[in-house]
Amino acid sequence: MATTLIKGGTVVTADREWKADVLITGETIAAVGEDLAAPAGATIVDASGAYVLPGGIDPHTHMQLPFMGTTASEDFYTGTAAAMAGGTTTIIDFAIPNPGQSLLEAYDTWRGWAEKSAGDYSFHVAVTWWDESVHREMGVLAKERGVNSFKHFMAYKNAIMCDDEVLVNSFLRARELGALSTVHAENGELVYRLQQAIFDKGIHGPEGHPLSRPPEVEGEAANRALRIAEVLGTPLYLVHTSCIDALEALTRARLEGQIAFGEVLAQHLVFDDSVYRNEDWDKAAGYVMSPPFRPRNHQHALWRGLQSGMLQTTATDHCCFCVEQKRMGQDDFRKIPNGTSGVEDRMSVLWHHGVRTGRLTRSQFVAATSTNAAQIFNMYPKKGTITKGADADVVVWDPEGSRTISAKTHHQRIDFNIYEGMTVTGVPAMTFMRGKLVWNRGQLDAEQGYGRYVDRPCFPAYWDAQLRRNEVAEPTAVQR
Ligand code: URQ
Ligand code: ZN
Ligand code: ZN
Repeated sequence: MATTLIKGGTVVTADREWKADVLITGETIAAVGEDLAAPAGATIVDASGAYVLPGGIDPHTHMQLPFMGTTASEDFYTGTAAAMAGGTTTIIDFAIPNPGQSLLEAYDTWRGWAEKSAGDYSFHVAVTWWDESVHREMGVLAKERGVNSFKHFMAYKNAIMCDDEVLVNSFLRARELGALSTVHAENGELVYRLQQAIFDKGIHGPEGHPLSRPPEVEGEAANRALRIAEVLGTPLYLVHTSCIDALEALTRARLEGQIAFGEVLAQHLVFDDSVYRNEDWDKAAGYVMSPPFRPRNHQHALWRGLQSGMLQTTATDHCCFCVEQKRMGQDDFRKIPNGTSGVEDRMSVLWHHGVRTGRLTRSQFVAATSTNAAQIFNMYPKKGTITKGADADVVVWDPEGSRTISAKTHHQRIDFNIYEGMTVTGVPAMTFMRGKLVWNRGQLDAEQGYGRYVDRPCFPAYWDAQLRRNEVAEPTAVQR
């Protein structure tokens, strides 16, 4: 059994940082402590001057997603390999049934696709329709397949959009099961109407995309989902919170004691809506994702959301469409496949723009890139921290190393990079995936099929609180 001793580094977890060595035996962290002795035959890694972090967890990816008439170009092997080159060792992807399709069937399909993963993975399952069979299959997924989170798209009318009836039925079922409901919060009906109106006005290019999905459209859906969850007494998680309107709804809910969580994408923290006004159609279309990039004042609010703890996790929504695929919307921005990349760049982008600017402490960085997602989705402490007994998903982080992000050098399977030309300081020198050295100073050794499915049981800690609140007469909301 391979043994590695990472010596001389500074371990950083969500709650502290300290000088400590990390001993890895096989796939597990065997010890964390000062001046650990090297067992015979151990490989010694000199981590002096470096930080030793828990492997990143990206709770929002879409590898090889069939969507908008095409399929995302990144698959589970190339995507998990690229993730580990960037310091992310676990992804949570999405099994998304078509309306009317069995959830279990979709889950099995995605599980098959993910067999080739090089890094660890888990699945949220989307509820895109409702009948008795969905109710039953959510139970099977929660009790027998390690699924503790169910996704609801409030956007994408005439495709996978949920109306309030589906939201209420599914949220109630998730509450019964102790599973977490998550939402893509945009009012799909408003998007549909605004897209039509903007197109009819003669705006057909990518600049029409953000106009059809203003912050109010996200704020309305975020608030509606939060209020429905509050009335039903069930926790809620907002994916890709992109604007002040949604952040305010989340802040109100949390300040009133609701169990509600928010995720922010690395790209929403650094890009604004000027990207859609690029003269080059391909460049502008490359940034078409939903929710869209917002005016700069929303970015400042999102950073404050992370700093204040109102937003808990960061993700990428890694959903790659190459230039040719984006051109499907050449004459109509509504047909540009929605999605951007970033699974390889998230950690460095957040270190550069977050830690180096003083916006985030190193521990807040670890919380936002790994620990919080592990805790919210009940993978902790197996994932998301550096402690004896945890999976040896460990990143030796070089805080002074830098790289210029480019499609010419990235490992993502997409022919452009939204961060093209951005020089970031703070890079993974080495990434260990359950003890296997997969990234070593520019050398990627990602093994197809080495990745494992991560079972996520229901009833994580915060559920006890929620269930007790539901029993207590006093309203959780402030008396009006
Ligand atoms: O909406 C999502 O999260 C998927 C379909 C990826 N695309 C996107 O634009 N965010
Ligand atoms: Zn989404
Ligand atoms: Zn997504």
